[in-house]
Amino acid sequence: MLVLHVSDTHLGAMPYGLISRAKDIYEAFKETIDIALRERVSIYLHAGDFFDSPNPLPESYVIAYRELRKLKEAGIRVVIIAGQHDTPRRHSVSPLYLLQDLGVVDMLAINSITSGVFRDSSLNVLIYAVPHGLKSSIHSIAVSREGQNRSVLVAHLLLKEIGIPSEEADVSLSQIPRGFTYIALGDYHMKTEFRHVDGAPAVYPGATEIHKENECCDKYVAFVDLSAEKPAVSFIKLKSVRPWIRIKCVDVSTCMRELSSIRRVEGVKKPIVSIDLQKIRVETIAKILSEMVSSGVIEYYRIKVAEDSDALESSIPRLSDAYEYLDLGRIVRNMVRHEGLAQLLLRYVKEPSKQVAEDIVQYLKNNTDAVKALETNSTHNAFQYGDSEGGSTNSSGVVNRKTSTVGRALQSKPSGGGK
Ligand SMILES: [Mn+2]
Repeated sequence: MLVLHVSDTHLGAMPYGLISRAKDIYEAFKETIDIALRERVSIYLHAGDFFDSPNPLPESYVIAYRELRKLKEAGIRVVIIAGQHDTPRRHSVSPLYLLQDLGVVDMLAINSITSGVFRDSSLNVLIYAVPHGLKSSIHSIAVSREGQNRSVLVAHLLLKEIGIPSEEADVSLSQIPRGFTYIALGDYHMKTEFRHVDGAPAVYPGATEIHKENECCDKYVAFVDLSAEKPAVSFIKLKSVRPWIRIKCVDVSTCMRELSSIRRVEGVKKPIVSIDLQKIRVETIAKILSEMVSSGVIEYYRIKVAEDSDALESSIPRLSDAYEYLDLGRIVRNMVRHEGLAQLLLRYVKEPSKQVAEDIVQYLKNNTDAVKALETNSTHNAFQYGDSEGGSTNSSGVVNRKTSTVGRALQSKPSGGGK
């Protein structure tokens, strides 16, 4: 029996606020479906964070349904567990239920540890599914091998063994019971393989696209053959993932040379360029990079400036004068529809500084209602659906091409490619 193990597709995510990146996320998901069909797997096993949000955008539902229906029509069974992203915070239900009600998901685990038997001509496979919310009960599973040929565990959790300092990484491999043939994990966005003490591979295929720079660069799904007593695991690299080019700039001429060597490759998506800038003025490099965006060589760029960011602060234009004739207050309030946050954002526009950016982050942490309001406000209407498959998507409405200082300051510290 063949299984395609996929995780962290995050449908609806829009890294850096770019429509093109939202489209990348959908395309990576579609590629996993194409692989499942091409490889004629029996089970499409999704280890959580299927959607990016418990309130998915309409296009996320449409794409999810259209793609999963292809699996249904091919007789491929679909198992999905909820990650923290597709579990609602309170008083609501997971969007995954709709997919089950529409008949394109065969087994779902959201609020409980669920198990089910999947048969093909040669094997009985028992799948135990542990959603994110139940991860601390994982030790209590009693693995039954009675009448079953293979047992598979699917769970959404960060293993301690990954080694990233996180309160979330609170389950260790030794807490997972013995007796599984294969352990399919999700949550960690980087391809990683562990081995359980009884020999079972414990695998994170990783996210299907890159959400943060530290999740760069190759992305995979795991292809698992359960025919033999010991499963054969291989990784299939996703081809649709947008390339990233990372350049460390220590002097202007080397930096220029490296940038000018970037070429548009036919049939490959335009890359994202990430610059680590040391002692070079931001403006010098930003000008070249934005020309590369305009001329269609690269999709997007980000500039990281060395920690002592005096140079960065001084490069921020003071907007208060230039925008005096605009009713900024009204614009910002209409955008965020939350008074406290609007005031902070206005302060930032008038006096951009790291301190105000940090205040904004702190404010968001303390005000879940503001976050909720922002989530439900986030609309991007550039998606268009035709009646045919793969309706055209307009990517011209790119928001915020350049890494703004707010974006940079709001970006959290690298955590080694977490969830
Ligand atoms: Mn995730």
